[in-house]
Amino acid sequence: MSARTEGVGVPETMIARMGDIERNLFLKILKVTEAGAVASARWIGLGDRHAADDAAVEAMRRVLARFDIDGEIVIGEGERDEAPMLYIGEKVGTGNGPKVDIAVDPLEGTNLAAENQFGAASVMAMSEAGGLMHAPDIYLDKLIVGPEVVRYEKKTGKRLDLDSAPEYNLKIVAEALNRRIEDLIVVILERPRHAELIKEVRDTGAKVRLVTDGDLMPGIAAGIRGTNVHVGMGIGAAPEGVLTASALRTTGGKIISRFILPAKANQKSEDEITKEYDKFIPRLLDMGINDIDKVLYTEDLAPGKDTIFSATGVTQSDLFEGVNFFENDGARVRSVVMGSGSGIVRFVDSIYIIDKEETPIRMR
Ligand code: VTB
Repeated sequence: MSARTEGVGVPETMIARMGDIERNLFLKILKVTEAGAVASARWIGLGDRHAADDAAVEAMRRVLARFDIDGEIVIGEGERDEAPMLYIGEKVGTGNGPKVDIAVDPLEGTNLAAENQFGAASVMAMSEAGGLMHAPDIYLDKLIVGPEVVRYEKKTGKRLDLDSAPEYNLKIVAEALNRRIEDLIVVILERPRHAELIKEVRDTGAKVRLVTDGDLMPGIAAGIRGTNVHVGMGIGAAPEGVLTASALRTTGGKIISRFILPAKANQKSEDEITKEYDKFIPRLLDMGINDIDKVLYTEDLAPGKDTIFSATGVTQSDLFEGVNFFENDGARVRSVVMGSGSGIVRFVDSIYIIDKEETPIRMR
């Protein structure tokens, strides 16, 4: 093969690697998150987080219902008694089709949408049955980095460690990215439980970006260069951790994590800690996790071989702008859709117009 023709077959090779879920459902899940984003975007800035969330849930549920899949929600709006739709264990789709597991966060950052702030998105992942961890709604302590760090770990044998000080880990990340620690941006949820962590990270010289909500989109951004996010750190929700992992299966990069009960992380009373322990430990045991302190990696959280992921911006985020509405209900939405089998990452910019004469397509 001459230098000129080398690599011309790359798209075909990648397409050939797709599993059945990716082949058949890749662009379909995009429609689900787009529908969720457009519906919830109507509620941006109105201060009503529940209405914004409900709008996304209902729209996504309607689109999903028409899919020829035998789907089960493994991560969703909560347990059956807490959520009327997209609850854990709910069956979705027509039932005529492949068995798939679905993780969904219809509106990641409900407060962000209600307050019209940076970072709200509609997010979903799908995989073959068993391909996404059925994580309960507790916390994960997370450390998230991009693919260069994974490559650097392999090359040098130096490894990130969830239990080491931020200084140790950030030094490795800086070396892997060939930049000074001072030029790293670390995203951390702004919570009292992170006071010490924030101080330790700042002491290394690295720049902290505090977010009031939403550690999922920055986690995904850590796997993508050019986003101004190099590391995600700190304790956030476990379901968001599974969704982050499902995207990292395509982009590369890794999440290192460990379950932690919210009462413990937020230093609540012994009583509350015990109550939570009694509630969630049986659930973890059911899932085969008998050691809550076990360190969980990307493949533990999202073990699927055929995993697809889609996120659509509701408000502006690290990855894209939020929903724009224009004349006659026209809407423009931006998403990222990925397939772990092929490795294809699509940034998709979609325009929805109902009447082409009434609403001309706009470039910007
Ligand atoms: C976290 C974070 C989420 O909600 O779960 C947060 O992972 C709630 O955390 O991205 P607290 O219990 O500390 O308030 C989000 O920010 C949004 O769903």
